Amino acid sequence: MEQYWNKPVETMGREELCEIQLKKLQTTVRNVYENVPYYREKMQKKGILPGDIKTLQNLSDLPITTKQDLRDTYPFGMFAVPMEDIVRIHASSGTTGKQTVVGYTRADIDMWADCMARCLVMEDANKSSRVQVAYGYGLFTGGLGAHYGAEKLGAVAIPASSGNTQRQITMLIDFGVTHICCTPSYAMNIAEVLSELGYTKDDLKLKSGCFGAEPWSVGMRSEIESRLGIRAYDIYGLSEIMGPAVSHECRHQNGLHIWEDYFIAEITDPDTDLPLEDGEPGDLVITTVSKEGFPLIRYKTRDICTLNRQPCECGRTHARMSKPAGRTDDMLIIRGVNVFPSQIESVLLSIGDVQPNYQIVVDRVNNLDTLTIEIEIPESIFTDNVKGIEVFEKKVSGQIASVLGIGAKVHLVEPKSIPRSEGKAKRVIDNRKI
Ligand code: DLL
Repeated sequence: MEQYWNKPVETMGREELCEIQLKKLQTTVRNVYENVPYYREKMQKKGILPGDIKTLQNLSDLPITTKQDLRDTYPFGMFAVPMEDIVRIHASSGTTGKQTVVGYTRADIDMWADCMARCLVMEDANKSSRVQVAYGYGLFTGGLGAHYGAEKLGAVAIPASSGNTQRQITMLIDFGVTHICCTPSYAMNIAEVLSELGYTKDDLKLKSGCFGAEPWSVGMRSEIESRLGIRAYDIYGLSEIMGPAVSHECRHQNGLHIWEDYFIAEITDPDTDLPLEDGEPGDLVITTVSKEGFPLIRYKTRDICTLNRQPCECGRTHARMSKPAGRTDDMLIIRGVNVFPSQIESVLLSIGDVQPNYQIVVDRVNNLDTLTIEIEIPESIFTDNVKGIEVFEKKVSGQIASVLGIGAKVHLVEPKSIPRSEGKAKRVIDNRKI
């Protein structure tokens, strides 16, 4: 039977959901207008007042918020409450510029834990579950975000943090862990070390895991599921909005349910910011309607996906987003062709024998972009079998060309030569930017 953390909310009819959203949106807009000078100015420039938000359609009249806005107000300029009311700060990694800082009130932390508890229940966790949190703890939101959700659920939270893989495995086995939370690339790393240590999935009591913080393909899901003997669920989130648990898959694994009583999701054209219809791929734009410390209006996530508001077989009514392909910032443009690293992963893993350890190297030679995909030699090919290696490399590059329409050089490298991830995997080395 389907389990819910908060059935009335998770299965509420769309009409009621929209009523709640509108009410909360009006409160949020008034709040930012009164308490965040940056928003007041932006709204004044657009000639819009809080009282103008009369229907949910008015959402698109509000200004878009971008990462640059957060940088311009660094560190605390977007906080909507006095510092006395903030109880926690997290920050984004700042890999693409200055880090952005997010503040949470006690109620925000509670709401976040509520979102995470809903997610864990979607993968059948309950009070008797033991949840190993192998996302990093610290300014990164993964560790503490998952942790508070597990505690709220009443499960045992095991704050393993990331890294020290052998110790992770000892804990998984000795503590009879039933659920693990980490990045998908780290889950693969754990699966690999598990077998190197001579264990099999039968030594584990694991039932499922929630994997996110980076794009991962359906092929990667199958690998993780078969190697660890679990169901692998996708969980999405971002520090600017909250952290993990903005959305998560139910057991039908056909899109990630966004908690719409807390977040209003839109899809917009990445270039014009104009709203798109459900089903059309575009930029995911999120408005937080329950957050106190750091409310965001129409935040442009730069994650490309589609939205589906059709009811789901699980009974939940909250909209589903498709598995995000990646951020527009991470999209590679190779000789004019747009490609996400996760699309390359999908092709690689659709070819039998390819291990999910790969690296994408982009370069520019004589003003021409080059794409090289390094993958570790599959066990079925002997290292000294030059012919076999060539045939395999050609097969993979042929597949990339036919599915993605780009020419790529494929280079088989020694087993274990591609660095293993403990957090977000670094799949792309783009020498053009250096
Ligand atoms: O990665 C929060 C998180 C932690 C999510 C743990 C899920 C699990 P940031 O470091 O701010 O926050 O990075 C957010 O990571 O905009 C996406 O581009 C990407 N991302 C997050 N989850 C997924 C996912 C956390 N499930 C950025 N699939 C987001 C694809 C994801 N990309």
